Amino acid sequence: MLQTLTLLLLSPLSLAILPVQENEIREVRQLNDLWTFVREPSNSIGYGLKHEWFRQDISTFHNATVMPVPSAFNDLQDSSLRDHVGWVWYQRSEFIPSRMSKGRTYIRFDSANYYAKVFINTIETGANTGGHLPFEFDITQHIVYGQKSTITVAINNTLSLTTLPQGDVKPTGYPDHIYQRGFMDFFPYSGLLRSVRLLFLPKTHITGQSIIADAEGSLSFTNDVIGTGFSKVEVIVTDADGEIEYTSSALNGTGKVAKPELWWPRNMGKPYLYTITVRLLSDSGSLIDVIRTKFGFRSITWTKSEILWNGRPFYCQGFGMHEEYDVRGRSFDSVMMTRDLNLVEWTGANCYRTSHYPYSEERMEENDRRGIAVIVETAAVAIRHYSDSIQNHHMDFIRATIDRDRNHPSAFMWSLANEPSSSLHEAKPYFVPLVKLAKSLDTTRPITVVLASGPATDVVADLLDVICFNRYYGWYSNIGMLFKIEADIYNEISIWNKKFARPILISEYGAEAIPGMHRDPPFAFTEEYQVEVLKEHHKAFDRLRNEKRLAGEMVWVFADFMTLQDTTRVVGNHKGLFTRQREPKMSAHLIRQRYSTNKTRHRDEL
Ligand SMILES: *[C@@H]1O[C@H](CO)[C@@H](O)[C@H](O)[C@H]1NC(C)=O
Ligand SMILES: *[C@@H]1O[C@H](CO)[C@@H](O)[C@H](O)[C@H]1NC(C)=O
Ligand SMILES: *[C@@H]1O[C@H](CO)[C@@H](O)[C@H](O)[C@H]1NC(C)=O
Ligand SMILES: *[C@H]1O[C@H](CO)[C@@H](O)[C@H](O)[C@H]1NC(C)=O
Repeated sequence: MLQTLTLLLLSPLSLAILPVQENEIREVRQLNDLWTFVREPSNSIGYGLKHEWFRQDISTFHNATVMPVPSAFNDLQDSSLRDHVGWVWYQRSEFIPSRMSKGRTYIRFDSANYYAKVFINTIETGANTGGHLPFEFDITQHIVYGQKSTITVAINNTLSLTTLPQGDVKPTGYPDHIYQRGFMDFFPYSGLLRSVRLLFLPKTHITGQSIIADAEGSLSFTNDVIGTGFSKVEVIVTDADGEIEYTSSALNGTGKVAKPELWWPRNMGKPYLYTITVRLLSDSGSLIDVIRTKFGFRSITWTKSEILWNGRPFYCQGFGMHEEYDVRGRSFDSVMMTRDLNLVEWTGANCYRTSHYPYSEERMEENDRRGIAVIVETAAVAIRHYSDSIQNHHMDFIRATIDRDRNHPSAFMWSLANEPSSSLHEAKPYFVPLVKLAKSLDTTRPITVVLASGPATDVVADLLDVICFNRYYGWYSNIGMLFKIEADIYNEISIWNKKFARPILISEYGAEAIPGMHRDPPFAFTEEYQVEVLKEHHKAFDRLRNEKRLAGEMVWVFADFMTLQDTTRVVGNHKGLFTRQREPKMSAHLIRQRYSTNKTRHRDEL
């Protein structure tokens, strides 16, 4: 009983996590496949847990089916699955070879939305709250090597006032049917959304790593190790040609690389990557563990009006996005990721924000390789009920986000939240410790919160290094009045800049366009209207940029995406420059022309 209680109470986001790597020591087994899947009735208050489904072969249930992993479960069957709120069960079994018993075995989930309990052979090995971030459990004690083990995952996707995103559920008026209301404008896709893998690691191994490398060539690194059986450490930094630039025999060390090739975002230079290799060796010199991490030398600083990348003004031109698609929902898909990032390059953009949750680890690696700068955002979207419990969870989420993404040179700013109710006076005491925490975990990047309130009433802006705000002139305010947009946005940005004297980035602006809907003169919801709204904003942005009062512009949104059913949404949100299938609307061509032309200016500045 005591054991069960502890497990129920302790379900933090897992900390100190390394990217998955397979090498001469580390083995990985993909569990991406069809899993057995059973849905509980909506809001069944844990019926499966009470009846210990983790002790049963759930494929024998009359309603058992299969579910691909990774995928959201919502869009694959019927409306009761699409709108399901509560528990679902995933199960599969796997032979674990005897030879693996020499080391430790972990099960790693790249993301499970929103709450997951994991059982190995009927033993609960852990739980995770939050979604969008990886977690892993040491299952060495729970599997029988040389035999088949059963993996059962129970997932609950209920949003509440203490989850991120916040939300609540309400009865629909029909027996046993409830409706999920997330306080956000996107569909709460759920399930095992990213890869699930078994990691076979040596008994003594590296569990976490932090690398700081700046534009002067200074380097400092730490490595966390579990286990003791090693006596030597070998650290080597190599450049892209494999030339050794630095060596050390310390687990945690500092040093300097003379005249490093710097990591630049697209349009400013090359995104040059180095590799740090850390080896743990035994007395006799045999290799115990090894990891290799790509990183870049670069510095992010800021003035009263500009963000500087390696000391040069960095003007961010990009978008907010969603990592979601037809059918598969918010799940990782390498095809769609590649299409998205190729399109980002096609537009000439140099940055985006991981609105409104951390994106896949694969995408972060691609950002590093392609030179796409990113603002990494937590899943704290639209917080409107402040409490200690949501604050604690939010702090865990910040820790886990920074821990996962801190070594990526492309990640240049942490967004702690999107559109909180930041005119409420409770917002300030809520955010003070959050900003302090983020600053204590990472001194090398600016902190922001993406705001929706105005400069007169906002109580959070003053805590931030960079102010990002979302504004919809010509859409949510004064729809149809194109002639007012330029003056409205110009004036507002001027006020923010004057009042707070720090870089201002417009993180969302835009309008809906139903693909293929045209009208002249422009009319709300047509492609023409969307183009005109963007153009009017650009007139103001160009003036502000020349006056050094704007640090960047991000259109909302890269592509159309799914939302809950609502009177203001026509099968999802259509503010995309691209359709949900990633075909360009008129606005995509406009943005391409704008971002590609301004590319030249960045090069000239160098
Ligand atoms: C699926 O079957 C299980 C076992 O019979 C049952 O408890 C559960 O309620 C069923 N799910 C639904 C959605 O009816
Ligand atoms: C899981 O779902 C139930 C019912 O849908 C809800 O009442 C409960 O609070 C959730 N539990 C957790 C730990 O998320
Ligand atoms: C190295 O740094 C990590 C992380 O800060 C710390 O946990 C560990 O104790 C340090 N190890 C040594 C040998 O100093
Ligand atoms: C690019 O930026 C400059 C400087 O702000 C501006 O004057 C110019 O009009 C922009 N070009 C395009 C195509 O938007």
